[in-house]
Amino acid sequence: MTTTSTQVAIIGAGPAGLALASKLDRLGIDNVVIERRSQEYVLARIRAGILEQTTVDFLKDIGAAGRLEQEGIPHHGVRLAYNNRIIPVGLGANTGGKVVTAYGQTEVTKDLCDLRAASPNPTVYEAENVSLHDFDSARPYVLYDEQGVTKRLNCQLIAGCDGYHGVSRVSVPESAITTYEKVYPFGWLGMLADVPPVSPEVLYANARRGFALCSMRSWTRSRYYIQCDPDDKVENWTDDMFWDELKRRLPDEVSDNIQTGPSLEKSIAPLRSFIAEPLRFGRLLLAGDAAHVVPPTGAKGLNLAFSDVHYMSEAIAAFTGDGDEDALSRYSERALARVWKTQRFSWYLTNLTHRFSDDPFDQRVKEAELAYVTTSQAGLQMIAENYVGMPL
Ligand code: FAS
Ligand code: PHB
Repeated sequence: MTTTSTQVAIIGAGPAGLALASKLDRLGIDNVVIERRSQEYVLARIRAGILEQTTVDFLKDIGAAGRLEQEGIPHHGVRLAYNNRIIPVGLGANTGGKVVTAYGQTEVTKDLCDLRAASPNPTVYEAENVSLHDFDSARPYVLYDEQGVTKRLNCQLIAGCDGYHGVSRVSVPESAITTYEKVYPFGWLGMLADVPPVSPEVLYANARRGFALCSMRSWTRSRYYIQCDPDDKVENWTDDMFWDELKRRLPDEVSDNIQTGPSLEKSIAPLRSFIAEPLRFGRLLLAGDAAHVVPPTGAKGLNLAFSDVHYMSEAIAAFTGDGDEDALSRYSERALARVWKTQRFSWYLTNLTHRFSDDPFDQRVKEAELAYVTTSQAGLQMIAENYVGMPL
């Protein structure tokens, strides 16, 4: 076994892990990223597509926003559709000018990988058998196998950025952690295609046949989703079946203008709300999907990962710089306050736009809620200020 040491061991090279690594690089705090998969595998993931301004600002701050500033597409509003009607919700108009930016998570991860490549700190890909040890002491360490050789990484802190299925959260004794979970009775079937987007802004449709979403990655690449059974299989859906069902869930003025084409990617994602509390266990801190999962309806999962990293990097700087151990607990309190507000909005918008049951009363109440929030200044402001992201 070979032993090395660093200040912060970061588990996971997704958006949270790479964003934290680059932020610590800029703060002069040594760190090592340990990732289970290959870099190619991580970069092939198709996930989120909408960035809050706080996420854009974070990427600018660490020097990873060059392409984003060239290729990102600002959205000044979102659209809600039901009963063959489209209701625009102004974002800037209701938040004093704030917008969101369409720019795929895949591109964000590529930009973070490119930035990390210039770092003197290592990123270990294809690490196997990663395990966390003694994080309830002042001398935590991580074990992992790299090309068949077992390595020990001594550190001051471990940042668990390894997603919902990672090893970090499950390394915490059950008695020390509380989890909250809601599993929704449906999934999202998503499609990526090189066709011009039908809507210049994200459009959420609550149709009697089920939810549909129209988004984009650029002016020539579109991202669409339809609500499906949670145990549906992507093999059950040909491209033509997807396009036909999508059109049937959209208002006529949209479905009449959709350009269809062959899928580049099709996948089904389950929907759940999940939060673990607290986010600090001695010298282990959790961030991103390792700590919480939101239904993608509010376009928040990726943005919450950056929100956690913003707070975590401040706590790590206070701990490593001034020995401020309380900063680690303050991280958990500050991050969770924003996580719960975001979880609430994602749950609210999921309930508002999806068909949960065949009960006609439920559908009519949702339509009444849609009619209310989209004709009330207070309702429009509530949706807009949550969609652009709560202040950090
Ligand atoms: P990630 O899961 O992205 O990254 C965790 C990393 O840790 C991965 O690279 C993984 O390989 C690695 N890892 C796991 N176990 C490990 C171990 N034992 N050792 C070392 N490394 C390990 N959010 C939105 O806002 N909008 C969307 O439309 C949207 N769609 C999604 C679709 C899918 C199918 C999924 C799964 C998520 C989606 N999300 C969406 C949420 C998603 O974007 C996450 O919020 C975001 O990836 C969170 O980033 P991380 O916390 O870095 O976790
Ligand atoms: C996306 O572009 O993938 C997207 C947009 C908005 C959402 C979820 C996903 O709420």
